[in-house]
Amino acid sequence: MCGIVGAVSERDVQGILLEGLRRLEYRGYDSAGMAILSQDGTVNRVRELGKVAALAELIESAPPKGHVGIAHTRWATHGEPSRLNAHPHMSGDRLALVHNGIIENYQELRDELKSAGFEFTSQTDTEVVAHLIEQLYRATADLTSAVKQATGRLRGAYALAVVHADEPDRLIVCREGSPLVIGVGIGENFIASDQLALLPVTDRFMFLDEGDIADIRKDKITIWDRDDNVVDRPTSRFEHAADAADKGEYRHFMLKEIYEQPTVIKATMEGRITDTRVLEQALGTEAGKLLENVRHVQIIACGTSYHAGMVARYWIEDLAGVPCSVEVASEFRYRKHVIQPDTLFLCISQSGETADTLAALRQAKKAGFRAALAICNVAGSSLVRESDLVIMTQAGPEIGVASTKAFTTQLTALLLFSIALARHNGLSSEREAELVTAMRLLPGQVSAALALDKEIAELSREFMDKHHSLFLGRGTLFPVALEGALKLKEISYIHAEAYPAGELKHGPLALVDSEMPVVTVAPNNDMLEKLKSNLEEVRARGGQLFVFADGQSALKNEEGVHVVHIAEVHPVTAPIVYTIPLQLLSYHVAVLKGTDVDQPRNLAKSVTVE
Ligand code: HGA
Repeated sequence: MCGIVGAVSERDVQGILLEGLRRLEYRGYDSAGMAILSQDGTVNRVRELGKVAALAELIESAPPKGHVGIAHTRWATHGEPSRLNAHPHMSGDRLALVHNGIIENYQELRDELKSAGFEFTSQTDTEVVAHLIEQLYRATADLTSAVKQATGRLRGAYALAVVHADEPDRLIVCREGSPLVIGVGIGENFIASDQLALLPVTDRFMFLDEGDIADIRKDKITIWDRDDNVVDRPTSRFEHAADAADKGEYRHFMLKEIYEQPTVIKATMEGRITDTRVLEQALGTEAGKLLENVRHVQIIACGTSYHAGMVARYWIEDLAGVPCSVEVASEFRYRKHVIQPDTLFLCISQSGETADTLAALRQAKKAGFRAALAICNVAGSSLVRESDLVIMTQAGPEIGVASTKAFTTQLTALLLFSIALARHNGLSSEREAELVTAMRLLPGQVSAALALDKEIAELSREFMDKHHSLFLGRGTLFPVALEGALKLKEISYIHAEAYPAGELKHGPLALVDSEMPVVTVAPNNDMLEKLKSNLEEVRARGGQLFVFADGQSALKNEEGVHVVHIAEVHPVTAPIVYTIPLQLLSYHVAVLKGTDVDQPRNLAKSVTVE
């Protein structure tokens, strides 16, 4: 959340910063701003409430000029979205900085700096950092050491980029708990919250470690670790195509990402399966040894990734017979745990920078879990670097705030993991071959589900003017129902709740009437007969049913029941295939309602703050 971009170059940087902000806008979009060191030795700061387009319009007539600059797109945590609270924040008229994260001890620092005579113009936690660095800069006359000393006083999470008019050739950055990458150019260098922001100017990146501080000049980068040693951080090339951050022919990123799923699911399996087996070495050289000794799995995640973890629990217990617990990271990190011996700690995060998940991982490492496995989509992210074993999903950059392809590739990776774990726990080679065959069919089955797009678009009209909805599923399809409800909430703002279908008569049935659409995912599995009774309970109360079911399920369209037939799939892969129609449903409802599909209100991607 919040996007930072910065550049030190021989050319004017305003265009680079603005394009960087556009590409980072998925991280926050309540206000935006930039500060550029002008040739006349002043700081030229421009800020605007609203999206990056509003900032672009503001500067169109008089674009700020200069070779060093920083910019920010905000997702407010402290202080309402407003021009005054927008970043960059300044101390006096010489120092400007941008921040991603939260300064927990800001109130104490604010009081102290106020007493020292600094004037505050915003309600943000960020502004204290600007004044603190300026105060230290006055004493040291050295921007790097002022930033180093300031970080020693900060508690919380931050990625910071600082410029000072008295030091016109450089940009100082640091990170602790929030992401920041350095883009390496030729005769120019850049920084950003993620690589996507900088793809138009470079494909070479350095990742800062926690606690690093860097001095970025156009022809030199110097990095210090938290113990003040000068360190080298390796440079790597960005591996995805440069157009990954473009919408192409699609109306929204979300739709593009929904349609990419056959390809990225295939890519996530590639090199990891043969015709009949999961290649566990492809999960990491140490995977075999590790899986042999796992007696319990603790899954930690947030949001959509948590739903993926809930599906995985069914797989792990069913296929491997290994006990598995799943918990949201923000709960796990704040309570005491009873740790079973030989527990594998499994974190799921698209960005690998989810603040709560990272905090839970760091705690788990101290608490004595056997090892940590990450399922993640961003190479070089904190989660990847801090885990013992990693299964990278191959979703490619996901820009739409509502996660789609990240979810189905997480499920694919989790199924590979579950099968590998099951092999160490008595899974027969025949059963493994059956499961792998089912996985190999997935790209085609997902494509077939995408072909239902028109039919689902038609159906979505029935939701347009509804205010509430209910999603039902059983077994692995219950978390899919949860995910379907989450998608609808996120982008169409229709209140949606999901229940395991068996819970219906324990409460939610009271809500059912003709104004409450009930969506059910009902593959033809061994729970179907029970689910059919639940559906009758809804029908008997005049509820409108929308059922996604397999042709073999003998469910038919009739009064009050709309059935969308999905091609028959193996029960183990059903949660992946049945996710697709629910994604399409939310998408079309949101488009009909005219909401901002890719950047829904109040949300941001990659939740790097608590
Ligand atoms: N706390 C700062 C930055 C917020 C942020 O990083 N959001 O993701 C603010 O509220 O401006």
